[in-house]
Amino acid sequence: MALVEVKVPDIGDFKDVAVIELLVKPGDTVKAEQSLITVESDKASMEIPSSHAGVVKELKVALGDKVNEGSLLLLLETAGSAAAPAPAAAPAPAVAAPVAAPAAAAPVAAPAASGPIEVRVPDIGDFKDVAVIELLVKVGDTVKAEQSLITVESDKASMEIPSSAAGVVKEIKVALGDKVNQGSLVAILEGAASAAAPVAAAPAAAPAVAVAAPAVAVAAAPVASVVPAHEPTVAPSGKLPHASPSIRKMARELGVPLAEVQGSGPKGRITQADLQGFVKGVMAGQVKTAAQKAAAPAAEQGGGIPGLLPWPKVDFAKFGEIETVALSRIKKISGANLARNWVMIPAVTYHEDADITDLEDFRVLVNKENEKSGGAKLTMLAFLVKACVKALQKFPEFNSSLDGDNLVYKKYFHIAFAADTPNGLVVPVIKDADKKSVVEIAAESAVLAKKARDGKLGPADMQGACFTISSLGGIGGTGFAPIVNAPEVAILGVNKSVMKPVWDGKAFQPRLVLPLSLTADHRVIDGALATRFNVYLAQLLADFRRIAL
Ligand code: CAO
Repeated sequence: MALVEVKVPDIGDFKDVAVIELLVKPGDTVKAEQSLITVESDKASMEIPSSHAGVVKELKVALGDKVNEGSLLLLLETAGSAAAPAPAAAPAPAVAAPVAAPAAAAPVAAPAASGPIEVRVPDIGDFKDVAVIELLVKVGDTVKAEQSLITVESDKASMEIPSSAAGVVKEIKVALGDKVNQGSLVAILEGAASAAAPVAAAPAAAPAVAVAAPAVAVAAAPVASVVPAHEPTVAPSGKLPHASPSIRKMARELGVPLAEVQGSGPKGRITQADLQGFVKGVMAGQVKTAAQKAAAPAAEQGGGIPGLLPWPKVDFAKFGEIETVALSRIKKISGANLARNWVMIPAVTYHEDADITDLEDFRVLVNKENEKSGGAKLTMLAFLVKACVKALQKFPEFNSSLDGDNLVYKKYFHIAFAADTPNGLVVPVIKDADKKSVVEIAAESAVLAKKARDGKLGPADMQGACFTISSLGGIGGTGFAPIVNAPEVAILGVNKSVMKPVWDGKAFQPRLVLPLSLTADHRVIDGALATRFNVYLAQLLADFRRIAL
C-alpha cells in the first residue's frame, strides 16, 4: 500500500480553471484514467482523470476551487509499491506543446482580405471525430474573429471552435451530429476588407490568427493530453447538465439552475433556445425553479417535502361567515422556523415533576423582604434559568449544537426564554447567565420581557442562545412538548406548579409540584441522558442549595 498524490496533468495554457464537479469521494475505488473532477473555463469543460488506480483517501479540492497544472487533487491509496503512473499521463506534454504553439495556427487562417474565407477546425490535438453538438451562428450572422461558431464534444470534454476571422456567415458547412477533425471546413465567411485585414497578413504578423488558434488550442490541449484516443473512455457521470461551456456561462450569468432546464438537443443537450425558453417561462410565472418552489408558502406545496400532499384548499366561506387576517411578521418568521425544526429534528419530550415547595417558600419570603426594601421581584423563571445553567454545566451535550458531523460544545451559557407577545412568540436571550445572580437574571428577564411585549427587541437581544426555557407556568397546563429551537439541541417546557399529595414513605404530604417537559434532539441526546438531566434539574429546584455545590 502506498499513498499517491494525484495532481492536475499538463493542461496546456489553461490557467485557474474552476472545479465544477467532483466525480469521486473518499472511499471510492478508482481506476487509472477514471475521471476525478470536471473543470471548466469560458471555452471548454473537461474531466481530469486519475494517474493511478486506488482508493480515494482524501479530496484536496472543493467545488469552485481554481486549479492549474500540478494542483493537488486528491490522495490515493494504491495497491503495491505504487507510483507507476498510468500511461494516460505520459503523452500530456507532447501533445500540449505543439498545440499551444502559434505555428499550429497557420492552417486555420483563411488568408483573404475580402471575399470568401474558409473557416476550418484548428489543431485540436489528438481529438478525432468529435461530434458537432451545437451551431452557435447561422447564415447571415456577422461574427468577430475568435467568436465561437460551433461546439464539439467528445466523451470527456466539450469545446467551442472559434472563427479565425471576422465576417458575415455565408454558409455553414457542418450540421448537428457531424463528426469533425482538424482541418474540417466549418463555415464560409464573407470577409469585409477591414475585418479580414489581420487575417490576410503574413502568419508571423497575424495577431488575429495567433490569438485565435491558441484559444482553441487551450481548450483542446487538456482534452488531448488527458484522453488519448486509444484509451477506453469513461462515460460521463450524468450529474452535470448536458450543456456547452457558453450555455453554462450564460446560465450562470442569468442565475438559471441549469439542472432544471430540459434539454432538447442531441442526448438531451441544453441549447440556447432551451435556456431562453426556461427564462421566459420563469418570467411569465409558468415555470417555477426548485428554489422558488421551496420558498413558496408551505400551504401551497406540501411543505416542500417530496411526496407530501399539498395543503387542502377549502373555500371556508361556503360553510359560514369568515374573516381573513394576514399573519403578523413575527408569526410568519417563527412559523417557518418552527416548521423546519419540527420536520428536521428527531425530537423526544421527557417529563419530570420537581418539588418546588421550599423554593417557592423562599421566593415568596425574599419577595416580601424586597417589597419592603424596594428590591426587584424574583420570578420562578429566574430560578429556572439559574438551575438550567447548572444542569448544562453538568451535562455539556445540552449546551451543544450540531454542525454537520461535528458537535460544537459551547463554553458560554446564554439562556433564551419564550415570551408571549400580542404579535406572536419571541425568544430573548439572557447572556452569560452563569455569571449572573438570580436577582440579576430576574431583573434582566423582566426588562427583556417588557421589550418583547413592546416590540422593541433588537436582533442582538435574540441571538446566541444555547438553551431555551418556555414557561407557561403563569397560565396553566400540566405538560407539553415544546419544539427545539435549532441549532440548540434541547428546550425546557414548564407548566403551572400545583399542590399535590406526595407520598413521603409514611404519609401523603402536600407539596408544590412543578411539571417539567424537556424536549431534546435525539441525534445528540439519548433518552437516558435527557432523563438524568431532568432528574438533576428537579433535584436542584427541590433544594436550591445544590446550586452552590
Ligand atoms: N407555576 C405557577 N405559577 C407561576 C409559574 C409556574 N410555573 N410561573 C409563573 N407563575 C406565576 C407568577 O408567579 C406570576 O404570579 P404573581 O403575579 O402572583 O407573582 C404569574 O404566574 C405570572 O407570571 P408571568 O408568566 O407573567 O411571569 P414569568 O416571569 O413567570 O414569565 C414570561 C415571563 C415572559 C416567560 C411569560 O410572561 C411568558 O410570556 N410566558 C409565555 C411563554 C410561552 O408562550 N411559551 C410557549 C412557547 S411555545 O408556544
